[in-house]
Amino acid sequence: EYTATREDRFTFGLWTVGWQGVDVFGGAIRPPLDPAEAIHRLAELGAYGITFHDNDVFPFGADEATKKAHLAPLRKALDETGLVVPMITTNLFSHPVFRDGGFTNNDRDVRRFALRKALDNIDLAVEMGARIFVAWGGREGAESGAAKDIRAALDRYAEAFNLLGQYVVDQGYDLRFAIEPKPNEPRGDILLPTIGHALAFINELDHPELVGLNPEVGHEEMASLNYAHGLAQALWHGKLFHADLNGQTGPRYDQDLRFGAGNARGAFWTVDILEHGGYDGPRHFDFKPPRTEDMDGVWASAEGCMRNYLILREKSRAFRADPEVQEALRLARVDQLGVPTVAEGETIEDLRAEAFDPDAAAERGMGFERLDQLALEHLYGVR
Ligand code: 3MF
Ligand code: MG
Ligand code: MG
Ligand code: MG
Repeated sequence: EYTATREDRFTFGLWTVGWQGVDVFGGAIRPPLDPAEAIHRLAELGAYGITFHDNDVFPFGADEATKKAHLAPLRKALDETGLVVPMITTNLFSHPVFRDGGFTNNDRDVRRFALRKALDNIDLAVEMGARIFVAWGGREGAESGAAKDIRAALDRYAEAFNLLGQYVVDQGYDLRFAIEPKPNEPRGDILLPTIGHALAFINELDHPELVGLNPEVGHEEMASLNYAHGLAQALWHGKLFHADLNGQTGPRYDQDLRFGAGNARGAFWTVDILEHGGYDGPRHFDFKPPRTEDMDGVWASAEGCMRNYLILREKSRAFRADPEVQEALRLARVDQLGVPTVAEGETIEDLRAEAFDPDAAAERGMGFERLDQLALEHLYGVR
C-alpha cells in the first residue's frame, strides 16, 4: 500500500536526491551522489524516471569526449532499470558567468553563450528521449532599480525563446518548452515571477504553442498564491506541460520540503486538480532532503514524496466518490458554475427583462463550510 510503481509515473530531478546541502550558511554535508547510483535507488523505490540539468551530469565547459564519458554510465543505469528521462533542463545559474543571468544578462557575450549552452542541451534532450525542456530563469532578474531595463530584458527573453523554438521547429524535434516561474531567490526579483506573468509572456512569442509552464508548489506559495488555482488556470490555457512538486510553509525562502510536507491542505487540492483536471504528464518532484539527513534520510525523503502523493490521491478519490460530498457539492451549486450564464439564443433584451429578487437571493447561503469540512475530514482521515 502506498508503494510507488512505474504506472504512477513519478520522476525526480538528479539535483534533488543529489543535493549535498550547500546553503548560504554552510557547505556540503553529504558526499556527491553518482547519477547511476541515484537511478538505481530511485528505481528500487518505484520511480518512473529522472530529469537533470546538463551540469548535474557533466562539468561546466566539458568537451564532447568528457560529456560522453559522463553520460555513458547514466545511460547504462537507465537501460538496466528501465527508467526514462521525460524532461531535461539547462543550468544557466551556477557558474559565475551567469551572475546577471543568461538570456537576459546585460552582457551580450554572456547572452550569446547562454543560447549556445541551451542549444547544445536541446540536442541532448532529444537524444535522451525527453519531450519537455524546462527553463527556470533563476538568475534572470535584479536587486536594484536602474540596473535592469525590464522591458529590454523581456525583449531579450522573448528573443531567446523565439530562437530556441525556431531551432526545434527547423530540426523537426518533438520537444516543448516549460517556463518555471519564481518570484525571487536567488535574485532579489526574478523576471516572470508567477504563473500569470509567464502565461502573458508566452502569448507574445513567435511559437506560443511550443511553450508552456512548469509551476512549482513552493515558488507560487512564496508569493502567497494558491498553487492548485495556478495549476487550474494553466490547464485552462492548455499550458500545464510539467509540474515541480514539493512542500512549502507560507511566504518565506524556497524550502523545497518533500511533497506533502508544509502546506498539507494545499497538497490535497494539488493532487485533486492533477488527478481530475486533465494533466497527463509525469509527477515530478523538485525537493531538497533537509541538511539534517544522511543518505538514508535522503531516500526516506524521496520515498515520502511518492507515498504522500499516493495517500493524497486515495483521499482525493474517496472525497469525490463520497455520496455526502456529492450532495454537498450540489447544495453548494458547484455544478451550476458549469452552465453558461446566458443561454445560447438568449438576447440582452431577454437578460434585461428577467425578474429577479436580489433580497431573496441574498438570503441563500452557499453551503461551502459544510463542503470544506467534508474535504478536511477526508484529509484528516476520519471519513
Ligand atoms: C529552483 C528550482 C530549480 C528548477 C530547475 C529545473 C534547481 O528553485 O526550482 O531547481 O526547478 O532548474 O529547471
Ligand atoms: Mg525551486
Ligand atoms: Mg523547480
Ligand atoms: Mg522550491
